[in-house]
Amino acid sequence: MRRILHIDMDAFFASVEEALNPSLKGKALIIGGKKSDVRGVVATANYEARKYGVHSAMPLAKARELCPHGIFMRGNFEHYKAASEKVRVVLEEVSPLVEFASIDEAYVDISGSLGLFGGDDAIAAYIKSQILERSGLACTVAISSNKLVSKVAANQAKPDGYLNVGPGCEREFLHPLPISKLPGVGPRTAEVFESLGVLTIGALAGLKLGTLMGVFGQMGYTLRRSARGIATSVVEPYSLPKSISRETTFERDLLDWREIERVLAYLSERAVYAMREKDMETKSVTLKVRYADFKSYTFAKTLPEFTNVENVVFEVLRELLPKAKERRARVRLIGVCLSSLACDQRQMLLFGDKRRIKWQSAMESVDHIRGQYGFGCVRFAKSMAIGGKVKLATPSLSR
Ligand code: TTP
Ligand code: MG
Repeated sequence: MRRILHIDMDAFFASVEEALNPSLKGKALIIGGKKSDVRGVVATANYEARKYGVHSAMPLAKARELCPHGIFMRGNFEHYKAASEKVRVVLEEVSPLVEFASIDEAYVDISGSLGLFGGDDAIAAYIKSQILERSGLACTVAISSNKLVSKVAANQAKPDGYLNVGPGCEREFLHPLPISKLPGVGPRTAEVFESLGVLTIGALAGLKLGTLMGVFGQMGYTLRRSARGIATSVVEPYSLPKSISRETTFERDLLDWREIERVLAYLSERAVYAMREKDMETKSVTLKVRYADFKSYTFAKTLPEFTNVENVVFEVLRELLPKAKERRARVRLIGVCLSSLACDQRQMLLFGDKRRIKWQSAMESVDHIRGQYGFGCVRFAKSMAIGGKVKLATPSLSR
C-alpha cells in the first residue's frame, strides 16, 4: 500500500518569528517589510493578521491599511532555513524518502515505515509532536495514496490540522471541493471553468475527455486525471529546482532604464551564482517587469546551448530589454528567472568554445573566493554602480 504524507508549516515565517520571540504570540504579525517601508509585499502573515484580510504577495501599503495595529517585520531568511532544517531532521527519522517542495513544504513516502510506527496516524502524530517539541512550530499534515490528494488535503486541514484520506476515498474527498482547489487550476483556468458552469472538482471529473481537450489541449487530459484523484508521480528525495529567480521592487517606480539595467545585472549575477552553487546550467532566460500600474509582463528567450556564466545571461537580457521598454511606463519591479535547468555537464567543457572555457574557469575562481568571503566580495562592474551593499526590497521573494 502506497501512503504519501504531505506536510506544510503553518504561517511559516511568522511562526518562526513567534517561536524566537514569544511576546509576539496572539498579536497580528506581518512579515515582508517594516511598517515604514513604503514598497514591497507581504511574504506571510500570521493567522491573527489574516483575520483582517492580509495575505502573501499583498502590497505592504495595503496590509497597513487593513491592519494598522499589526507588527511589521522584514524577516530573516537564515532563521527560516534553520527551522526548515529542523523539520527535515524529524521527517528523515520517519523515512529516507523526503522531498522538499519549498522551504516549508515536503512530501514523505511513508509506505515502508507503517509497520515500524504502527500505522499512518501514528506517523503523523509523531511528526507533529516532534516538530512542535524541537522547534515550537505548528504544521499541518495530510496522508493519502498520492502526492496530489495529500497536498489538497493539507490545504483543507490548515492550520495545525491532520487529515487522512483512506485508500479508495480519493475521488470522494476531492469531488465537493471548488475547482480552484485543484493543483494546476490557476485563477484564469478557474474562470474558464466557472463560465462553463463547472464549479466543483467533481463536475470537472465528470466532463467528457474530448470536451476538455478541445478547450485546454493536453492540459485537459491532466486536469481530468487529477480531478479523479489519479496521480502517479513519486516522491523524489533530492529534487532539483525547476527554476531559479531573483527579483526586487524599487524604492520608487523608475523610468531610468540605465539604472534598471544595473539592478537587473545584479539580480542575474545573484541568480547565476545560486545556479552554479547547485552545479546547474540554464537554457532559458526570462525577464520579468512589473510596471507602475501593477501589470506584469515576462519576456523569454531560449538559448542555443546550456550556460552557467553571467555574460551569456547578460547578453540575452540585453536582447530582451527593448521589448520591455516599449511600454514606456515606469517600472515597479524587475526580475530574472533561469529555467530549463540541467545538471552541469562538466565534461562538455572539452567541447566548449574558448571564450566559454575562459569564463567558466574565471567564475570557478570567483566562486571559490565568494565561498570564503561572501557573494559581495567579487562583483561585475555592470552592477557596481548601484552600490556595494545591496538590500533587495523583497528579500523573501528573491531567493
Ligand atoms: P506558504 O506555505 O504558502 O504560507 P505560510 O506557511 O506562511 O502559511 P500557511 O501554509 O499556513 O497558509 O509559504 C511558506 C512561506 O514562504 C511563507 O511563510 C513565506 C514565504 N512566501 C513568500 O515569501 N511569498 C509568498 O508569496 C508566499 C506564498 C510565501
Ligand atoms: Mg505553509
